[in-house]
Amino acid sequence: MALADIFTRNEGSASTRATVARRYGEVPTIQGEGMVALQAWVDEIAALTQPERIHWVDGSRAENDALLREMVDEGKLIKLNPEWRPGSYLARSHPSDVARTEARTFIASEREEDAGPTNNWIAPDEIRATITPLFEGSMRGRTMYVVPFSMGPVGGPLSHIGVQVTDSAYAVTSIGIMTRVGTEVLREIAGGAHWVKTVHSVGAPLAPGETDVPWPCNDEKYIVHFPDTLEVWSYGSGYGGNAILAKKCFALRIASVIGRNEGWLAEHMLLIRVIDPAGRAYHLAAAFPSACGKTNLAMLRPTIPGWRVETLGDDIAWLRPGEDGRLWAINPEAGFFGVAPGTGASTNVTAVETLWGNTIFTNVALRPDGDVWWEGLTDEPPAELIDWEGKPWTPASGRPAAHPNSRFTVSAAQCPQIADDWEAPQGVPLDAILFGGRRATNMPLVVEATDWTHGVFMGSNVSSERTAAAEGTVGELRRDPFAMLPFCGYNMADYFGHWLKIGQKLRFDRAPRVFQVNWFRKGSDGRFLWPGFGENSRVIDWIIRRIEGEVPAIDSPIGRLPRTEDLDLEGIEVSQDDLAELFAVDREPWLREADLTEEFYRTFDGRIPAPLWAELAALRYRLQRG
Ligand code: GTP
Ligand code: SPV
Ligand code: MN
Repeated sequence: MALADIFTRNEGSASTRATVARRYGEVPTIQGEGMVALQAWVDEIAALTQPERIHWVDGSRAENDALLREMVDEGKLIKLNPEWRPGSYLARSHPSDVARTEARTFIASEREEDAGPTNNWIAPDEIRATITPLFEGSMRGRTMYVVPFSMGPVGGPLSHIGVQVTDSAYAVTSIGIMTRVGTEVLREIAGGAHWVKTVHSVGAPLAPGETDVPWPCNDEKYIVHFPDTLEVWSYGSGYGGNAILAKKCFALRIASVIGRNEGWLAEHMLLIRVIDPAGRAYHLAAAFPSACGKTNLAMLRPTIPGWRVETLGDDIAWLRPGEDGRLWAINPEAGFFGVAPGTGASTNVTAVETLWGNTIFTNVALRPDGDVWWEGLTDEPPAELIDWEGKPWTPASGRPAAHPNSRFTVSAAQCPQIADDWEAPQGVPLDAILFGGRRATNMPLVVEATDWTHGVFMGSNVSSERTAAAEGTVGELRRDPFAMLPFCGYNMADYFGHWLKIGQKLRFDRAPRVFQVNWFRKGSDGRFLWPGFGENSRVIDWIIRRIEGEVPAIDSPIGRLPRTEDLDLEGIEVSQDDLAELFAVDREPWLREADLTEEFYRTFDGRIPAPLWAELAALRYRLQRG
């Protein structure tokens, strides 16, 4: 449908709407009960934020091209050399706006105990009183975009709809890559589909005649979730999860609440199909904290002969028990917002190939020939670059050329190993769930849970060294249960309980098996003990042979470990000492881990489900028994 057919002046409707329509122009003609509520809400937000104009996003190619051109003209994007990187752009953020700001992220549930000790709780009335004045006139001089989006294929049985209003064209083009946007979503809304309200402003109104800066944002930031009314309000940041509200804010924090209410799970997980040499297909989901290897595993190229991996998703999975007693999963996203540094031909060649064009890069370095570069893309850095802040850079500069949290935004369809059926609305049935983190010590390369409850216990105890994906001290060890610490929209003790309940809905012989993996264990000399990346297929191979009951395992106090002879290590150099260290389970440090678990569980004031306390007691018993 052409733009002109969708949009028309709408002057004859109810009074506020007519005023808004006169002041701001086009509103869609799509008819239906649901449109009335949407238009009323858009009018309300416009009345508050006072944009110069409103643009209903239709998701067309022409619209996207026009937005990109406009941003180039305004100095907000640099068009890359089409010879190397067709249809691609570089954005440089403000140096103060480079990652998710967890300290400024709030869960505003009516009751504090519904947010729990791991979230920043704030009373809804209080935060509304704080942020409403900030949003007052916050879009002055700017365009307010109305972006209807679907998480999951439009109309799919596991899909959910949202609308983001935003004053950032960069956010609009990013949402266009990361989700399904446009008119067909509006039709769903018109037809009565439920949708989640998300409001985003960079908090940088323009005075008449004032020229814009390349990356407008505000020093004051608020990313606020209202789980009781299913709303998100984000103010002050233009970056990643702070601004693409469909992603972490909706598809994890709000969706986790919807999932709790409806009996499913919204998880920070990649999703893959693994095909073994016999042609048998298995589906795996894996939860690793931010910047701990999800995109890499999602695009795995197995180094062992005969194995293949197809990508289904790299960051978020929605899991739902099916009538067949299996756990079904979809990737609700449509693109990848991936970490650039460390992505190269030797680590993740699939990602490198995915990024051939039509990509928005943020905070990477610019080459003199108009292409991009980041640490790890090639072994040797180019002789000269413009760094992510726009300053000249040479290898002697002594600082990274790309920001450690620099990212690429690219459509999943461009991934050369994307599964043909990656958009199947019903998803895929899971055979295994992996938990992992970045652990220099203690955590073995792989360990299998004895059953679902033990798996939930493992998930609740994931800890990981901090990365640059969020503000904070990089390297510091922190607990990150289920890799969901920053993303669970409700009390995590209840969330653990919800995981246990989901297990009860699965047929015991069809529930996915649970494993914990750690690619990041280090030797006393500080070097990674395991080569990682494509070699992780060797661990997947063991996992699948366990699922098939083809190999026995060794019982240890923390779970089931591989016999080293069952690991396919042909063609790699891992010394016997390193192998022993990769699987060492030392009693003393593990007893200390158990103490930390107790300390953590106690912060929930008696809300931790009893089966998890029982798991902790059993772990201690096994450790002490030796
Ligand atoms: P988010 O998008 O923040 O959720 O991150 P992610 O979990 O998708 O992490 P990603 O795959 O982008 O990896 C982050 C960093 O970890 C990159 O620098 C990778 O090169 C590195 N990495 C990934 N897999 C491995 C591995 O097996 N071994 C080692 N040593 N590093 C890895
Ligand atoms: C993460 O931090 O886990 C990300 C990047 O995937 S962001 O979308 O900014 O949250
Ligand atoms: Mn992530």
